[in-house]
Amino acid sequence: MIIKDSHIPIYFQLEMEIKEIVKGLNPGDPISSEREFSEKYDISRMTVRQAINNLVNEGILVRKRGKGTFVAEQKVEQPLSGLTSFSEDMRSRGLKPLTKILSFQQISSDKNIAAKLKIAEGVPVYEVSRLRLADESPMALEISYLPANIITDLTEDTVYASLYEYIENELNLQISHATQTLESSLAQKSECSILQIEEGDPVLLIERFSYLQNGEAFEYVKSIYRGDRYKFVIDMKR
Ligand code: 16G
Repeated sequence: MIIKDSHIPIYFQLEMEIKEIVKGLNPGDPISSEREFSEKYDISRMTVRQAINNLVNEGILVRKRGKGTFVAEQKVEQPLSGLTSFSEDMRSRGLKPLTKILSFQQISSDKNIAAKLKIAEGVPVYEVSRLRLADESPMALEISYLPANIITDLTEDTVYASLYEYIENELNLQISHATQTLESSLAQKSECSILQIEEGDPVLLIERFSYLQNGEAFEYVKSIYRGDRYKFVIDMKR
């Protein structure tokens, strides 16, 4: 119910109203159009738009161009305290990790990759590009570079499953620590169809350098995470 002479702004009352409606719906379900809300509550479309914009910004609703407004998928909350793999992260949330291999090849490291992995230029590395999915929904695009003399005998089957499991259980190497950076960005055209998002949608660019117990870098990964599906959680102590 919307009370027009209340001191609570109408757009805010409508936000509360829509939040209640969303509770009874599932992710991906459509909600009424701006026109329908404006007629139902007898309020201006501008006010409806403001409420919907706020809920889109809060990650509760999602707009799909030319299709309407829908209930958003819940974001995956990822703690940044431990060094975990994608497969572990998804399983710990009750989601099924899936991988689509976009490319897999051994290349000679160029100047840039050699510098990142602190190896000599020309040293062979595996370049693996993978789409990572959770319960069949695209989450992230990862391009990994792994020195072939450390991560030996890598195959498509291995990276289709879990890379970290292969390193620890098959190669018996000890993964020790990683340095990671996160920055916000906008989706490029080339990534959109793979991640099933629109050009310009928010994404997170993540770079990870991972090391073995002996201090050797065993991977350099560039990832693009869907901004609407991820929320990173950092615990801080004072
Ligand atoms: C995560 C890591 C990635 C690692 C992968 C291994 C980030 C940003 N990236 O996706 O560096 O290669 O896990 O996952 O967290 P896997 O063992 O399931 O292949």
